[in-house]
Amino acid sequence: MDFLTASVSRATDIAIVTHTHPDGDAMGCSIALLCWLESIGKKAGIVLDDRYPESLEFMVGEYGSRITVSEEEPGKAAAALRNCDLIFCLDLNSIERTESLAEHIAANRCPKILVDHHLNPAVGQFSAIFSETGISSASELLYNVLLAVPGIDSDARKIPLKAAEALLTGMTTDTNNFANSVYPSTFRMASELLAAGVDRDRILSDLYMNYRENRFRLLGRLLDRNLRITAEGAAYIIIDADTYREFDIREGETEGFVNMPLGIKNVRMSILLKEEKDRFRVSVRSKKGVSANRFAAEYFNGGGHELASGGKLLKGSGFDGGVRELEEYLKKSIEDFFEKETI
Ligand SMILES: [Mn+2]
Repeated sequence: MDFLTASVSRATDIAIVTHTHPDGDAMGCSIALLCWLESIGKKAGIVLDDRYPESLEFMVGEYGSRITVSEEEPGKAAAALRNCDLIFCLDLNSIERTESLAEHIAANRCPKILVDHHLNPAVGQFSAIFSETGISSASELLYNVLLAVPGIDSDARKIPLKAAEALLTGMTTDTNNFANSVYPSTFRMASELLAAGVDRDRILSDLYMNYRENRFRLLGRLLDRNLRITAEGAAYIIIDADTYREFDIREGETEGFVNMPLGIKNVRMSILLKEEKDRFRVSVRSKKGVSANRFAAEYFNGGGHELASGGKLLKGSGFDGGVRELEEYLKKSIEDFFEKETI
């Protein structure tokens, strides 16, 4: 904590980075930290590999002008990471999770502070580490970090309201609105933030009552035609690029789909695969006793949490890149995985 306080007070230009394809938790804690740093008079900015989903715009709002997206302005993003003298790495266990930003982060010798809740943090990459896996989200962890800084002194009401809202938003999305990874500390955080004046009803409305119709039309199609359930109890859905185009789906609009098949009694693990330009992106969720983390790590170059993980498969790596080949690979992986799964 002392290191964080001293680093922040010494720094003149602070960069905040988070994982690629930023979700509600990644953006929530990034916005909250930016908001707090500005409230104490610091110059800070967020650097992203790619743009956050439009569905999170309600939370970003005015802070959009302090966000640089590498995919859109690579030179500006590289310069921001080169010129800063302190980097906060949020909601990631290794700087490689920032993809295009990683080389610039590594090249800057300034202090780097990690705030994260994933398994296996790459400890050698950071000067100070706040890492906790028994917690709902990076937003909850950052909430605890902020409570400990001088000036806030364990009083949630002293956290700037906009930061408090972003933290509650991040926690809400990472727990799927209090459905998973919820701890006593999570309810305490929610309770304290509500008492501090955060409008949860508005956040819930912005998050969950604000989708475009397309999302639901696509969901109907996927559940009807694309959902497969194997003998081992693995459910999987593959969304190819054509289907994305057909339903005009935007980044972030399939959020939450992967959780749905877990509602089926005999399903123990759910896998969602999405085709992108050069890769397939995978999300894995499992019920207690089955390790989504091991599946993502072993077959999809990923990982994350025990019951919620992600990964990717670059096209051309081991299969020729088609959806058919992917499905064959997936089926073999599932078979192999459950053979080894002893629990
Ligand atoms: Mn997270």
